[in-house]
Amino acid sequence: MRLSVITSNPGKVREYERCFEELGVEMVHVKMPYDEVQSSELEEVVRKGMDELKKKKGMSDFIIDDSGLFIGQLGGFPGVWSAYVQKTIGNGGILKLMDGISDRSAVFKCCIGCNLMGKDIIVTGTCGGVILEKGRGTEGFGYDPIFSHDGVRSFAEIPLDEKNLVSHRGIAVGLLKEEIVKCQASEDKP
Ligand code: ITT
Repeated sequence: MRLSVITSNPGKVREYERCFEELGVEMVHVKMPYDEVQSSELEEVVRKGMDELKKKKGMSDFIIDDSGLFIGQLGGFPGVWSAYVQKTIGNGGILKLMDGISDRSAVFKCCIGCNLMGKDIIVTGTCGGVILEKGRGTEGFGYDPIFSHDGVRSFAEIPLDEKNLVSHRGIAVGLLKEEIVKCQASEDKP
């Protein structure tokens, strides 16, 4: 089985490749821009993105992923604006906004839209943690240096396999795999 991973972010592709290795699914990185509508819900962004890719671009058998970091004391910011915030003020800007704030809890969310064998599957995974006082580590991408799921090590300080076990994307992929297995089973029925 082959799935196109439609994203501009090679970090996501690395994570999907590792997650799907055991199912023998081949992941093909496709850089195809699509409209990410302004919405307060990751799921809505994904649903509309999938519609555009299927109807206007003729795509099938693909994955898209909309993720965000939601910081409690910042009213959920950067949330659905995470990509723009990462490109503009970056991790340093987030740390400045968090200066003097003691409750540093945050949630990473990942919504995956998968079109497979003519069916659409949408799943969401979350991972709670904290924003660290300083960025640490060199693994991963994006907000990984400033986010810690265990309050000790940042996502950029743990190996990819460990991140995939606990992360928002890893959890979402687990749910997706369950749906894919169901899909395969119904296709196999005589
Ligand atoms: P595509 O939309 O092209 O897939 P993107 O990087 O713009 O790529 P998102 O909008 O989903 O992806 O991501 C929002 C931001 O959150 C972006 O800056 C990502 O780098 C960051 N991000 C997403 N998942 C992350 C993760 O697992 N660890 C750290 N940062 C992450």
